[in-house]
Amino acid sequence: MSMLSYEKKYRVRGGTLIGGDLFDFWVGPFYVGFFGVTTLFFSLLGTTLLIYGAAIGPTWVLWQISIAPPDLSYGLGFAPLKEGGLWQLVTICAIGAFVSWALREVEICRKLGIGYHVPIAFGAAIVAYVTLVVIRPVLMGAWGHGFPYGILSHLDWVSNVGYQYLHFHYNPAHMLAVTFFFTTTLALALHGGAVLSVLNPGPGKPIGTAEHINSFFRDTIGYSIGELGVHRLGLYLSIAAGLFSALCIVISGPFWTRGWPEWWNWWLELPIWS
Ligand code: UQ2
Repeated sequence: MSMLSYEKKYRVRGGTLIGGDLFDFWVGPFYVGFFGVTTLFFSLLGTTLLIYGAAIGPTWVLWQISIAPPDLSYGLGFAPLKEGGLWQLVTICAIGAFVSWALREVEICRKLGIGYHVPIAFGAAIVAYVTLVVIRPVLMGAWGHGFPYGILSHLDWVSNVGYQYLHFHYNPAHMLAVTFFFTTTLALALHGGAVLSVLNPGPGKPIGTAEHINSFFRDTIGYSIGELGVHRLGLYLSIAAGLFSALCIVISGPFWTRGWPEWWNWWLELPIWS
C-alpha cells in the first residue's frame, strides 16, 4: 500500500486518550492504539457469539438466522444465554466495538491535528443504534423491546412496530428523518455528479474546477452553495437523518402510545376552525 509523503510526518507519538504510548503504534497501514485493541476484542467476541447463536439455533439459512432479545417478562434483568442473554451480550459487544471505533477515530484526528467531524458524524449513527437497543427498551422497562439481530427478523420487527402505531409515516419525526435521508442522497448525487463531471471533460480536454461547478449551478438554479458549503450541507443533512431517526423511535412508546395518525388531531382541534 502506498504511503503519501505527509503520512510519515504525521505518524507521531501522542494524541492518545488513554494509556499513554502503550498501544501507540502501527501494524502495516493501520493505527492500533488502545481503542484498536478494544475494537478488535469486542468485534471478535460479538461475532463469535452471533455464530454460536446461529449454531444452537434452528437454521443455517442466512436470511432466517436470528438472535432475539429476551421475552418482555424478563424486564430489564439478565436473561439466560439461550433466552435472550446472547442478544444482551452481543449488544454490549456491538456498543463496545462502535464506541471503541469512534474513540480510535478521535485519537487519529488528534495525531493529525484535524477537527473531530468524522467521529462526531459516526457518533450520530451510534446514537441511533443505542436509542433502538438501550434507551427506548430502558424507557419502556424491558430489553425485549430491542430489535432482533437477523436479516429478515429485523425487517419483521420494523414492520410490526410500525403497524403497532397504525401508520408510522404519520410520525412527524419519522417524516423529517425520511426527508433528511432523501435529501442526503440528492445532495451526494449532485456533489458526486458535479465532481466527476469537472474531472471527466472528455479525451484531450483540460479538467474543470470548483468555479466551473459554481457557474453550472448559478446558470441552472441561480445559486451555488460553494465547495466548502456542499460538504457542510452533506454533513448536516446526514447527521440530521440519523438524529431524527433516533428521535422518531424513542418518542414511539415512551411519549406516544396510540396510532401516529391520531397525533395530528391537534390540528383538527385548533380553535380557528370553529
Ligand atoms: C455546489 C458546489 C459543489 C457541489 C454542488 C453544488 C461549487 C463542488 C453539488 C450545488 C449544491 C447546491 C446548490 C445545494 C443543493 C441543496 C440541497 C438541499 C440538495 O454549489 O460548489 O462543489 O458539488
